[in-house]
Parts: sequence; structure tokens; C-alpha cells
Amino acid sequence: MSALPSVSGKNRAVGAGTYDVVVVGAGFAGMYMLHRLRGFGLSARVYEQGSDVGGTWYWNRYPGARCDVESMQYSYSFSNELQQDWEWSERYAPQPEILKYANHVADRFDLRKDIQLDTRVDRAAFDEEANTWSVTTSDGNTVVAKYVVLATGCLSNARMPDIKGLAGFKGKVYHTGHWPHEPVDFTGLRVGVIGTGSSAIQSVPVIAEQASHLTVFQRTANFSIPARNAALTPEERDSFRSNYPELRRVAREETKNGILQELPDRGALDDGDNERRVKYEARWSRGGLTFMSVYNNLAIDKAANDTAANFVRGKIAEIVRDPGTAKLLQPNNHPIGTKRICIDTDYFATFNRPNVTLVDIKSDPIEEITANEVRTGARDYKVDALVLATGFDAMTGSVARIDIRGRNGQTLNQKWAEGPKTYLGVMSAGFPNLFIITGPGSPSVLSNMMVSIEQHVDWIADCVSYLRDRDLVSIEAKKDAEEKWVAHVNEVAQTTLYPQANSWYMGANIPGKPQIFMPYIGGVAVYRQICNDVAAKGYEGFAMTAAEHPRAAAAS
Ligand code: NA7
Repeated sequence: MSALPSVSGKNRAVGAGTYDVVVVGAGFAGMYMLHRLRGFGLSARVYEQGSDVGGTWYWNRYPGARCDVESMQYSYSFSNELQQDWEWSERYAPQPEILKYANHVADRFDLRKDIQLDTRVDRAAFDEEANTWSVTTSDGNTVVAKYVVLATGCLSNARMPDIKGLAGFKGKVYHTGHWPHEPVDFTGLRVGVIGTGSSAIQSVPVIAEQASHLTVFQRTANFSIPARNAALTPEERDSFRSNYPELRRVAREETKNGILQELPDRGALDDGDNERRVKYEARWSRGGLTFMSVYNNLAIDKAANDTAANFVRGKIAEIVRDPGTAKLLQPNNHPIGTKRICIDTDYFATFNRPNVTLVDIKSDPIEEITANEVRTGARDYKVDALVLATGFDAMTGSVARIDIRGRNGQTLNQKWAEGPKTYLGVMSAGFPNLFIITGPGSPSVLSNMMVSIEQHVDWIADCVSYLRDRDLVSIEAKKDAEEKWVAHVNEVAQTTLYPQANSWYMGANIPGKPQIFMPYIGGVAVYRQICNDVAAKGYEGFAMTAAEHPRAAAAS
């Protein structure tokens, strides 16, 4: 990379450190971004607010936390040596093992020397004269960089519920997304879990084994499929390893969500009741996320979706002995799969334990938390500890916490006040040289994140290299390209059942957050092709500025 332009505008920090690229976040996205940038000989600084690498896997260490994508697929593919060497122990890796893997990657590729831990990025301001960003961190330093890459993650901003009296609770309060690093022991305690999303569904069976009594406060029942987790056999690992190049290619180029699965050629209503049941039973026995790909129309046809939803409701009724509890646990307000389907180990069976109670806070809402009780309208529940499994300000939350100022001092939060607007999920008009990894408008959370992360990082790395080779000093999404992309993302979502659920995909879990469908549902294969085509056409839809005309290409 050529030397940075001289520094002299209003947003400039004179005498600050200069880098080609500042990367925000040292999760899987930030670490791979750093690795790729180094490969081009670029200087990069990564800031990470946690005390170690790993991103969401550093924070989400609640009991039972594990990945819902199979380990052999939820791993980097960029280094064949790495994927051949690493020994995943189970079908679904537990959080400590994923964190160990993240640390192994940091050490193996010598990434740590460019990662500054315990440091938040508070502010980033674009200098329109110099085409650089001034980045201010929580330690009071400001550095200058030509590019900023937001690798801040989609599920990093844990959301505390706004419940009256919570601050006055005398016992320990834990959030699943911000779990302590020292061991937590619930032995002999009365524990309350608020929320029944994926984090609760994974942690409830484990907490129930320790707690003297566990009360689960459920507002919305969720669909969950058994994980059928098990130790990986050497044969299973070898079968992946010997076929990795082809398996990775298929995941990237031929699937919707970056997860290997059979591609069904039939819709659910093309089969009779018996045939359908046999297929659902087989997938239920196999376990995992591929339950939703038994048929090709479960995400788009309500009648087809109902057949899968009814099957799972039937399974819940078979597992849970008390009919009243079973009924409460049966989801009935959204089509199956339109909220991220959960993957569990013995979640529903846990409600057969004598020390576990389910409380329906939809019909009897929590009114207040006192020093040692959760009070609903109908009764008080004594608890010694509270677990808030209440989710995240997803997809935009961690970006929104940074004061990002683009052209004319406009903040990204102002621009996104009515919902995030991006071109390809990777850049937002008015914010030149600012890239987002797995941002809103890209497949991101609807996919195997590793597949999406690698695709975005590679695309951004190629883009930066393209700019360098042509002596271009800025790139920016054009407004018209962005508008068309946002419209396309919405249009594709509207062809599916997804918008029918009040999900965090829609921003519906955060009061006041604009409700638009944020991820791109067209699928990773289609999306990759679109991104590749854009690049092949000289970054169609982006404006670029040559070094001698630094102000020439403000987005049209
Ligand atoms: P989720 O899936 O957002 O689940 C949060 C849960 O907390 C959900 O059941 C919510 O009910 C409930 N919730 C949120 N706020 C409240 C309040 N104020 N009172 C009662 N209940 C509340 O987050 P997770 O951490 O479980 O999972 C996030 C993703 O991580 C998951 O999809 C996987 O991809 C991994 P609601 O549905 O809003 O009625």
C-alpha cells in the first residue's frame, strides 16, 4: 500500500498512528480480515473490546453453549493445513472448544501482535479531504486509517430487558450473552430463566441439573429440533478431511445457507401424510438444522410449513408428560423456521423434571422483580439467581454503539434511523472506505457464519487490493445502487414466510427499532455470484476516486 495521504482536515488527529486499515473486532471475521490484509503487506490494527479473541464465543459462555452448525462445517476453510490439523471432538462444538480454536488460529497465524484487546472503538470520523478515517478508542487514542472494517458481529450487543425492579434484585443476575468468566454454580439455588430463545433452550437443561428449582419464564414458545450431539468418530472426521475442497465448494456455491444438505426437489404437499411423516421422522432422528430442508417449500408456503410445524408440535406433546405444559411449549404464533430454529439437547424433556416449572408470561406478564422474587400478575416466584436469556440488539446493535460519521458529518445512526441501508450489506452510501463484514443486507445470520465471513473478507480484501493497484483512494456505494439493493432485499424477503414472525431478523425484539427484514434471504450461493459479478464489472454500483482527484466521486 502506498503511503497514506498527508493529514490536515477537521476530523484529523495530528500525530496519530497511521494504518492502512483499522479492523473493529477480533472474532472470526476480524481475525481472518487481519490475516488477509497482512498477506497483501498492508498495515492493520485490530481493536477488540473483550480481553481475548473469539468475539461472540468469548462472551457467550453460558452453560450448554454450543454451535448449532456442525463443527466440521463451522470452521475456517482458508487454510487446508488448519482444517486438516484441528480435531473437533463433537458433532456440535461446545463453546470452550470453539474459543480454543479461535485462540489457536490467533497463535498459529501470529495475529496477536496487531490486535489490541480491552479496547473499544468509540468513534470513527471520515475526513473528506484526505479520504481517511480518524478512529478514537476507549483508551483515549486516535489513529488514522485509510479503511475501516467493521467486524463487530451480528449477535454481540446483549440486550437487558426493561423490567421494573430488576436493579433491586438481591441475588446474582446473569445475561447469557455476557456470561462471567469464572465458573457459575447454581447448586442448591432457586433459579429463574427469563426468555426461551436458543440461549435458554441450550442452557435450561444444564441449569436444571444443578438448581434446586428452576422456573422458566416464557413469553413465546420456540420450535426446537434435537441436536443428536455425539462424539465425532475418526471416520467421520476423515471423511470430511479427505473431501474438504469439494465439500467447502458445495457449501459456498450450491447451498442457500452454507450448510451441506440434500437439495429437495419436492414440496411438502407433493407427498401423502404417511410419506411425509416418514421423512420428518427421519430428519428428527438425525437431528439438526437440516430439518427445514426436508422439502423445498417450507419457507415459502404456509400450508407446507404447517405440516412441519404440526409434526414438531406433535413431538412436543409426546415428550412432555403434563398436557398443560406441553401445550404451552408448542409454538403457535409463527411459522416454523421464521424465527431461527433452535437445536437442543433434552430441552422439552427437562420440563418433566420435578424441579422445573414453566410460567407463561404471555398470559400472565411479569409485573416486577423484587429483592428475591419475580412477580407476575397472578403470583410471586421466589428466586435466588436470575438468568436473562433475552437476546441481542441483533445485526445493527454493535455498529450503532460506535459514533460513525461519514460525509458532511452524518452519523450512521442518523442514516439508519428507519432501518439499515447498505449496498450488498458491505458498504453504506455516504460512508466511503468503511466496510461491514456480514452486515445487514447480506445473508449473514441466515447462513453458516463461517461461510459468509470468509466470503465477505475475501471480497473486501480483493477490493482493497484492486484500489491499491489502481492508485484509487476511495470507494463508496452509490445511492441508487444502494436503494435498488435495499428494495431487492425486501422484495425477496416478502416472497417468504419470514416477515410473518416477530423475530430479531426484523428488529422486532427491540422496542422502537424499525421493523424491516435485515438479512438477505436470496441464499449464499446467489449472493456470492452477485458480489463476484459486481467486482468483475469494476465494482459496479460503487464510486471510486483517483488519487489526483480526491473529491471527484462523491456518490451520485
Ligand atoms: P433470542 O432468540 O432473541 O431469544 C430471546 C428470548 O428472550 C425470547 O424468548 C424473547 O421472547 C425473550 N425476551 C426478550 N425480552 C424479554 C422480556 N423483556 N421479558 C420476557 N422475555 C423476553 O436470543 P438468544 O440469545 O436465545 O438467541 C440468539 C441467537 O443466538 C439465536 O438465534 C442463535 O442464532 C444464537 P420473545 O420471543 O421476544 O417473545
